[in-house]
Amino acid sequence: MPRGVHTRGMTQEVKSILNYIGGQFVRGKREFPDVNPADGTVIAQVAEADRSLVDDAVSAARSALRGEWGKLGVRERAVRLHRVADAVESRFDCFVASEVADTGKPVSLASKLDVPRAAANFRVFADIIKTAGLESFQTETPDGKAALNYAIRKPLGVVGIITPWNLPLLLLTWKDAPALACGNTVVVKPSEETPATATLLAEVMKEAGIPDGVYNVVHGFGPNSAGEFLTQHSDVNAVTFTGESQTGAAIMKTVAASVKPVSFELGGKNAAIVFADCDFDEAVKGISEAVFLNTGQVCLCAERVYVERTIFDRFVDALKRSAEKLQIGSPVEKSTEIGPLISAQHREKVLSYYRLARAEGATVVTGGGIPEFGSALDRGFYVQPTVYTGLSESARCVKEEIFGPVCHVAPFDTEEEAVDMANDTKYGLAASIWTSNLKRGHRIAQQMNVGITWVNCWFLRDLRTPFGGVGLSGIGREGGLHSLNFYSEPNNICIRL
Ligand code: NAD
Ligand code: 6OD
Repeated sequence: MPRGVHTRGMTQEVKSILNYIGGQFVRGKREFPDVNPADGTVIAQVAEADRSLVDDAVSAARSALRGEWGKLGVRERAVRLHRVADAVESRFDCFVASEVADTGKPVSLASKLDVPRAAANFRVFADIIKTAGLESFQTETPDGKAALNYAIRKPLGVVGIITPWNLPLLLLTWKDAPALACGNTVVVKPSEETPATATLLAEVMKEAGIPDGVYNVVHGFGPNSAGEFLTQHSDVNAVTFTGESQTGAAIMKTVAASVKPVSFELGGKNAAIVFADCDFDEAVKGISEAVFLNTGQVCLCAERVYVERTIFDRFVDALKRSAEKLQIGSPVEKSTEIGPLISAQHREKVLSYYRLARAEGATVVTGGGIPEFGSALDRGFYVQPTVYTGLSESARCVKEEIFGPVCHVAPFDTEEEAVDMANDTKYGLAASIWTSNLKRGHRIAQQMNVGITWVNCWFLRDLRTPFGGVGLSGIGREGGLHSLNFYSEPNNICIRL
């Protein structure tokens, strides 16, 4: 049987990455290159799905609903999803190597975050679906008798899943696992920048006994390519998307014609608020992680840091030292903490904000340029971890999502001022608050216009909790029962007794 991704261990000689349709690995009429961001080398050719391959994938997904998968009970679906998790874990090194080569993220991060979370996503939703109940009501009828109302969960049908490049496997499985747990079939369109792990997951699905057609992968781009063909498709019942807010808006227009339900996890311009009474060292460590993790390419990253004036200078100095200590280098080195950005194009975007910050009058506390290695890494898409101060709250660098290893730090004098500045954004994904006064932590958390607020921590996840944003940061919530509620239709049954 042809394998979808041809790899040779950790050295990553990936040759070709194929679509996966109806249980078959399929080439396309065209290919595009998959580039390693650490040195700019082409590591694979990716088979692009044209409209007819997307049609094939959707019809394979539709047929699979009528086959074995559609007849499986919840318990057996859960068993298979646990097998998928087992298979991800048994190919742990292969997933890590593929994710590292595609994204340039440090091997330490992929091993600690991305791949374990992929397995956890399958396990958590396999378990939740087994115990998730729905309402029932005993109803009094006008003639003094009774009726029983109860709701059951039905799959939506074929779900289109479109994902970005920053946490490719984590975010794909975050949607794929609950969609399958609810009994749907899926067609996944991973980012063109990071196609490998979606196809590797196809191999795992086969090994784990997920029937052909239940999980399909189409590779390609957005507009006028696989992404748009999938969202336009009249036989796709729902679209779940993670990516930029502007892309969400484009997808919303496309799906409007067929009134498909959507779940959108979009961009952010997240604030962190640091009070003078915080545990100083913990706050510096936490903010450093919130700004620089994954080279700042996490939608939850803090790009705006507000610090109480009495500790402002000391905090900025400590954050500068923390940024300068970060180990920038080859993603495959175990000690590396900062890898490259995803692409030359994205680096140009981040550097354009570095230039803009200066033009807008920022003080460069640290960074603001490109590191030099004197090796092949100079062909990679690296930028320096960067901290600015001195910008006005209306500066574009304070308002627009940059999605790189960069933050602006500003002082505040009162709680009200901090809350107002943090909330003064069109986005509303996440916030973090750093204080040892828990009453204040609660009080401020409740005033944040976001979907997720962390107090004295950041990106600490419990997969049962609601996840999503307000404003430009998204529509809907996923996580725990919220995911099940999106990926299934309740069907109410009323029985006259
Ligand atoms: P992107 O929007 O450019 O691309 C995401 C996906 O959408 C890709 O697969 C792309 O091919 C596809 N796409 C693009 N245009 C499309 C179209 N018209 N129709 C259908 N599909 C289309 O995002 P990105 O650059 O890959 O990711 C970075 C962005 O994602 C950042 O803004 C970040 O904040 C956001 N993000 C948000 C979350 C969250 O949970 N809120 C998580 C991760 C990333
Ligand atoms: O942890 C998650 O479930 C999640 N959706 C994280 C998103 C991170 C954004 O880059």
